[in-house]
Amino acid sequence: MVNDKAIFVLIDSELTRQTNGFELIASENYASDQVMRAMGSILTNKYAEGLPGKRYYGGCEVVDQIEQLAIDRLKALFGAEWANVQPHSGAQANAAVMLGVLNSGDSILGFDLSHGGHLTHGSPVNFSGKLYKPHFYGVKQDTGLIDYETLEETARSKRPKLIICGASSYSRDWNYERIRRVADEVGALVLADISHPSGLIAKGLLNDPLKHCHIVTSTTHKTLRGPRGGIIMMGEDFENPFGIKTPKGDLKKMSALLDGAVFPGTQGGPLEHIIAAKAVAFGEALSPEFKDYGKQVITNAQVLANEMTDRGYSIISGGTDNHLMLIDLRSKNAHLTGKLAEETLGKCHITINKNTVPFEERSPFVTSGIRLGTPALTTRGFKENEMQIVADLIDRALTNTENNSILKEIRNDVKSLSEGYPLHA
Ligand code: DSN
Repeated sequence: MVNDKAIFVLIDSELTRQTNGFELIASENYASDQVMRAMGSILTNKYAEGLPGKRYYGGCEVVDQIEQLAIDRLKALFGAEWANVQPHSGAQANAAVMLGVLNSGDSILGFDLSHGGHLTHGSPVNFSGKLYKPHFYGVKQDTGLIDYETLEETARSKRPKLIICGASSYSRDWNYERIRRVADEVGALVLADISHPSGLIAKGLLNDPLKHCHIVTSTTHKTLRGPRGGIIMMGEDFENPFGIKTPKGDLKKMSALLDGAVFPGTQGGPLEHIIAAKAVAFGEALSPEFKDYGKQVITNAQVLANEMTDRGYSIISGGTDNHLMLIDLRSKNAHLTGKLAEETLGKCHITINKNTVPFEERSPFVTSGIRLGTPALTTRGFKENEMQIVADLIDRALTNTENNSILKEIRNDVKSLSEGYPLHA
C-alpha cells in the first residue's frame, strides 16, 4: 500500500525516463529484478556493526549468513583471498584503504582527475588530496595512453607510500605488473580501483589486478551490474614494503587492518539489504551468461567507437579495450562543447555526460569532450546493429544542435528503438 504519492509518482517518472531513452553514461547500468528485490527488503531494518560471527548487536544470525555468502561469492568471482563487502560506495572503500595503510601527510601518487582519474585518487577538493600529499601521472598528449615513464619517474622522485591506478574515463587496459615493479622499487603499496571495469575483469576479459596490486577496490553498480555500493579485496599475501605501518607479509593482519578501517574507521552499521543485493549480483556475475554480457559490452563499445570515428569524431587513445570511450568533440566541430552535446542529446533522451579531455582548455562545467559507455544498453540487449543506429542518432543530433524539429524526430526514433528492449527482460 503506497501512500507517499509525491515520491512514488516521481519514481514512476524516472522509470519512464529510463525506459524510453538510451542510457550511455559509462558508470550506469540496469540492476536485475532480484538485485532490486534484495535492496528493497526488510534487511534494511537490521543493525549489524562488526563482521559475520563478530557483531556488536544480537539477532544477527541471518545477516551473518547473508554477508558471508556475499564475501564467499566475491572471493570466488575474482579469485581473491580476502574481501570486505561493507563499503557503502567506491569512495568509502578508497577512504578506508587510505585510513588503513597511510598516515596523514603521506605522499600518494594517482592518475590525474583531468586525464581520466577519480576524485578519491588525490584531488585537492577531496579527502584524499586534503589528508595526504598527492602527486599525479597522466596520459601522453600524442597517444592518449598512460604515461608509465612519468609515473615511474614521479614514483622515484616523490617516493609515495601508495600508488593508485584505475580511472573513470580511460578506455584502455592497465599494465599492473609494471606499476607493481616500480612500487616495489620505491617501497609503495599499489591500490587498483577497478570500479569501472570490474565486471569485465571478473570474467577475465581484461588484465587481472589482483595478481599484482596489494589492494583492489571497486564499486558494485557499474559493469558489475549490482546495487550501488563498494568492496575491497586482496588477491594474495605479499611481502609488505618498508615504510608502511602494516606487518610484513601477513595477509591476516593486513586484512584486520582494512576491516578495522571500514568499521569502525570510516563507517558505522553495514547496509545488510545492499550486502544481500551485492551477494545476488556476485551470484549473477559468476554465471557463464555474465561472460557473454561482458564480451558484448566490449564489442558494443568498439563498434560505437569505430562508428563515431567514421563520422569524424576523435576518440582519445584511438579506440577502446573496455566499456567506454572518451570523445574529443573538437575534431568534429571546434565550437561544439561537451555541455552543448550533453544538453542536445538530453533533448533526444540520449543520456551521456560531458567530460574533460586530457590537457583540457575549457572549464569542467563546459568541457571539450563527452564520455560514452555501453554497459546499460548491452544489459538491455543492444548489439552491433543497434550500436550503429545509436552512433547515427548521436551524430545526427550533434550536427543539428539548433534544429528542434530534427531533435524531436531523433527523440521519437530513440523511443521506438527503446520499446523493443524492455528493462529487466
Ligand atoms: N562519478 C563516477 C563516474 O561516473 O565515473 C565515478 O565515481
